[in-house]
Amino acid sequence: MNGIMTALLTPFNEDGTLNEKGLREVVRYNIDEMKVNGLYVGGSTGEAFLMDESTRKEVLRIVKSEAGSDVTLIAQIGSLNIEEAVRLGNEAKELGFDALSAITPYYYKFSFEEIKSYYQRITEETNHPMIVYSIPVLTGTEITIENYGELLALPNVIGVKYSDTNLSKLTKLKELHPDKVFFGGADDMLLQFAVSGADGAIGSTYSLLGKEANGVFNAVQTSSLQEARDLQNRMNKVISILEDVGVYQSIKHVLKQNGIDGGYMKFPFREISAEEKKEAEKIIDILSSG
Ligand code: HMN
Repeated sequence: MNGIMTALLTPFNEDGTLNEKGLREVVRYNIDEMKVNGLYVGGSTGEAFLMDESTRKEVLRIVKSEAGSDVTLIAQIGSLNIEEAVRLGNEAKELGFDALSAITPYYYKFSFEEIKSYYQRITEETNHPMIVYSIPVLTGTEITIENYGELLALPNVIGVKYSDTNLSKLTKLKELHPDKVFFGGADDMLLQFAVSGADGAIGSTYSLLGKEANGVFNAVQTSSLQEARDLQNRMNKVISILEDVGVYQSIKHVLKQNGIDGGYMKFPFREISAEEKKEAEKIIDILSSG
């Protein structure tokens, strides 16, 4: 469950019905020519949210019958209608899809508890690996690092399709959840996703750029970027304390603890409190642990 996966297009006929021949050709082309590791079926690229349930199921059946076990298959089964999502999920599971994925429920401003209960219900009623599909630019739903932690702790949730552009958040998520899989989703940022710790990427353009995408991803994996990521993670722990307490004030304070006179702040900057100084001193432990 990693590497480059194509977010599969759905070919339609002029009258809006499914073009089975085209769909089979697109599947084969991605597997045989683009050499992608997997197919993500029924996502945004697949226009799934515009289709009725029976057509979505038909797409899943055709893709599975064409792809067989040649590549990893992920079915995006998310729907605003929970019963439909569960039915699609069970269909994909029975067909032999390797994993399910579900868009965060959209349109209404659902609370995180509501979003969590949506994943809880789908995973309980399908009992199959689940990849959370987060695409804030289209859904307007941002998930915090803490809330991702709660979703990733649900049974069967194995990872996130992270179609977000906040890469420092991705690096932190991967560090916190090394056993979970994270897929990038903005294809023009594949390099940055790979460097930031993504296990792979899912994108529409890999129907054309599969080979290049594999090249980018493999080049990053085989260099010593893991070490760079570990170091950046350590830096980011320090940076987040600095930003919480006050960047200049806390740097000065930590320097003072190291015997270097960082001096005071210039008015109207304020000095930090004793409590904030204690918080800033956590940086000393982080730096000495490295
Ligand atoms: C999907 O669900 O079909 C895709 O995985 C979504 C994917 O992240 C694509 N995003 C959108 O279509 C909004 C990207 O591959 C995108 O098409 C690409 O970065 C070019 O903009």
